[in-house]
Amino acid sequence: MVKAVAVLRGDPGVEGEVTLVQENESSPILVSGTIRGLAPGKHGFHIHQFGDNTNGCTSAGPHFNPHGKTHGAPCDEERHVGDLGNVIASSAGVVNVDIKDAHVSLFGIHSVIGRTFVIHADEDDLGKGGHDLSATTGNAGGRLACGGAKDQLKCLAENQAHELLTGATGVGVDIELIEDINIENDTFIERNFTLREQEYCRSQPNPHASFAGKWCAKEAVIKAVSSLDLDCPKVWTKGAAAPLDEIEIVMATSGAPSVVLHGDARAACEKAGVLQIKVSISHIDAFAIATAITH
Ligand SMILES: [Cu+2]
Ligand SMILES: [Zn+2]
Repeated sequence: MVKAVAVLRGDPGVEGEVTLVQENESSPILVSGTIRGLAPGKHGFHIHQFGDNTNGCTSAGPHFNPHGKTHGAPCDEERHVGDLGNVIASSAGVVNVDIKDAHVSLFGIHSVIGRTFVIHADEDDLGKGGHDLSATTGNAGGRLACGGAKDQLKCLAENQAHELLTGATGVGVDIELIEDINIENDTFIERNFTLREQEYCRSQPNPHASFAGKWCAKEAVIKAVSSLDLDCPKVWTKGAAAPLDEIEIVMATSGAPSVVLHGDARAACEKAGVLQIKVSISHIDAFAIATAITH
């Protein structure tokens, strides 16, 4: 499954966010979300070609049209890939986006990740209005707000990094598929997790996800420190499977993780001049994702 998010911004008061979910390459995509601050009634809603927003929504270019077709309705075969038709704003100016589409995809060379969602001032005539612009834009009027579709995992990673970044000197990000972490393997657990970590993880509602989150955080710490001093991580990655229990991820009662270093890992970080390591862990669907920052 791939997930993407787009945050729409533009004219004052017009804003929204949409989430795209697609199970696999051959399944339809689901687009859901909310757009606020619109005039009641129908508004054209499309995916435009470019992710660029240097000159506002204008930079997004024309409708995304990789097959060289004419503008149409979502249900037409002759349509742009980006033609999502109209959405309807309530009397309060709010759209609840709920679209299922078989043309838009998050997979392959025509993936819409990196392209821009645009909400328009007027109704899209779906190519049938007889206006000069009907065949290209559906004559849907000005671009009220827009936002690029981003891979949700990358987006989350970037957000984690931004949150931690003040005064940072090194950064590391790691993503792990939770099912890849084998918590049935006692040797693996004992080598890589301190007793305190094991106790914590096993007390959680989802121990598997919790172990994966900590594993991810340990990997992120190694990447962050190695971004400072390339010789440093060798100290604790000597041998293919150096134990990672030297990088302990401790949870405060608030749930915020912090890093406690032991043994060679501690010595390596002291050598690299690391005073403090901050780490952030999130879970999304089947993944654990962590960012570590050194100060
Ligand atoms: Cu448009
Ligand atoms: Zn179009």
